[in-house]
Amino acid sequence: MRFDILTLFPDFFISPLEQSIIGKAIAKGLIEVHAHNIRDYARGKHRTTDDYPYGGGHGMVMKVEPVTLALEAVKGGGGKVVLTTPQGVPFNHALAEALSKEDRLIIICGRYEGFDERIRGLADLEVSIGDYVLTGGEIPALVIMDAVGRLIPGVLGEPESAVSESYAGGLLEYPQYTRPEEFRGKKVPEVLLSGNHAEIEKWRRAESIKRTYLKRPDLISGEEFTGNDRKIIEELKKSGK
Ligand code: 6GU
Repeated sequence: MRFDILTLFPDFFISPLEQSIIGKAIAKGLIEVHAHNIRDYARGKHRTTDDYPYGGGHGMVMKVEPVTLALEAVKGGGGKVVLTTPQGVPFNHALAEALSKEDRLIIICGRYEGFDERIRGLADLEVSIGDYVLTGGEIPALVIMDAVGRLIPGVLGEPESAVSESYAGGLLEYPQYTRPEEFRGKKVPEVLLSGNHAEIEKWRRAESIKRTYLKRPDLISGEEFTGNDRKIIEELKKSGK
């Protein structure tokens, strides 16, 4: 999969994309990232990429022309155009999965002070990564690349990793432990040491359901569960939680 990033700060992407799993995926050629400087497409002696807002007001506004020229130069081979903005659709796992099916994503990094409204018309999709305001779309672009990139076949070591994790099944992940068995009086749950795989699976499923119900009730209604899963929810409700 190929990502093209249109940004005023291409250096922003150097270190994060060299690290860890995404860094390895790029080294292996599973993911390709090209960061393009919008300023390279700005005209005039000063190559300005922003200007004063028509109608007055605070701050500067990103100009439509440099972004349009940058996109035209980059888009030759097609690809879905994503604009990062707090006004976009909320980014979530389902959207990451949908985007991971694309061959190529072009991400335009918006800037916080604002951009010419005509820039919106260049995008197929506007995406926000949450209800807070960031100084620019560079961190959202990294978030999108990370969440999408890890879903590309071969990027994660084991294919099951991507499916069994939080959100993929609509539930939060169960608690994990590694050695030592006891640390400062805090013990690993007995069942995990039992070697009884059926019991371990049952415990993990129950913990996932409990955690989701308690921490992120917005993700589940409880109604969708049957059998033992349903019992777990009913017990939580009875206990007044
Ligand atoms: Cl995509 N951009 C900016 N500037 N702020 C945000 C955002 C995007 N998503 C959440 N906050």
